[in-house]
Amino acid sequence: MPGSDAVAAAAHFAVVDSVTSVEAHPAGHINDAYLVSTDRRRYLLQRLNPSVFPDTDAVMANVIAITNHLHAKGEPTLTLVPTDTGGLSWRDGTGVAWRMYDYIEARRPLEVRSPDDAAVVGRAFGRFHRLAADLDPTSLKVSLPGFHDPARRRAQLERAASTDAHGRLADASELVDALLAHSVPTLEGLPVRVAHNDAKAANLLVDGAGAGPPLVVDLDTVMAGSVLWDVGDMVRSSTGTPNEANAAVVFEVERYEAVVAAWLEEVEELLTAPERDAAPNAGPVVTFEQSVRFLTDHLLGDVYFRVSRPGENLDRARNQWQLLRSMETGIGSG
Ligand code: GN1
Ligand code: MG
Repeated sequence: MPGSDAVAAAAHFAVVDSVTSVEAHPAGHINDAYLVSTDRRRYLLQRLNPSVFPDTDAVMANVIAITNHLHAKGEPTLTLVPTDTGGLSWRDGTGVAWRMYDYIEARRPLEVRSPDDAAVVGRAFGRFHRLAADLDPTSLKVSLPGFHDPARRRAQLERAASTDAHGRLADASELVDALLAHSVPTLEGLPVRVAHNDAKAANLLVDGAGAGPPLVVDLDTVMAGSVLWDVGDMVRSSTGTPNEANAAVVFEVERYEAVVAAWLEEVEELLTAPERDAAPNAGPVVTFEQSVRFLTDHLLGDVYFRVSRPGENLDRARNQWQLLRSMETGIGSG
């Protein structure tokens, strides 16, 4: 049973009919989500995580820009529900922002288990990049400064390890040392475009039969940047285990080839040679960055990525590290 804060927040949005229920809805690692029902339609209410998104106005401005852009092209995307005063988000008494979308019925997050599934990921985000290519990236806000920046993430890990505020370093030190000693290529200096910045498979909603085209969701990180970060997240999330905390993971090279080929097919007209050449680097860079981020959050006491049990972020960091090691030998040898 969700807190009364979600029920109170729901009452501020212009839904079609009286609300009959508000239920917690499982979602990603960051925001809290609630399924709001009326007799006629359902909605997804979200509480934007204030420690992850300090500038929710910038986040909302980017969400509005990308959804308007895609709607204008007739492309299915998320639809924001206005508040009762005509805004698109509502702030509660503590200053936290809430927003509501039409609920996407009969869809589930994609879990990649085959090369065909991986191709779905490449096509969907490639299509997103292609359709967003005529939205001026400089019109978007920098809602999360330095979001994709492995060197900055590495420095944060180093600080968290040297402080060890929660006494968690002993169990994690082997992985901390390995990550701090590891070097990955750079994705700097590439063209700036509209990027999703969280292009993982689970941010695609597919229907049960896999028949309809997937819907690209979780638009909170849409910002200007290189689309190669998205390629990295596509590879990271399509070539390992759908559950990022799985104990064992091996890089699946056929899925890798399928995801990259499908993406290239969608965007080939758009790309420059340096972007095409950087594609094999993207998976390792982003998988490294993600392992560093999970491990840092474990050491900081799980303040960023939601956990369902103690140690989950450490397991996620280990999964991503194993995937990275296996990816580094697998790419190019397939
Ligand atoms: C978070 O919200 P969600 O679960 O889609 C995170 C991403 C990570 C991802 C790892 C704003 O995404 O950057 O890659 O977890 N989002 C933010 O699963 O930090
Ligand atoms: Mg998500």
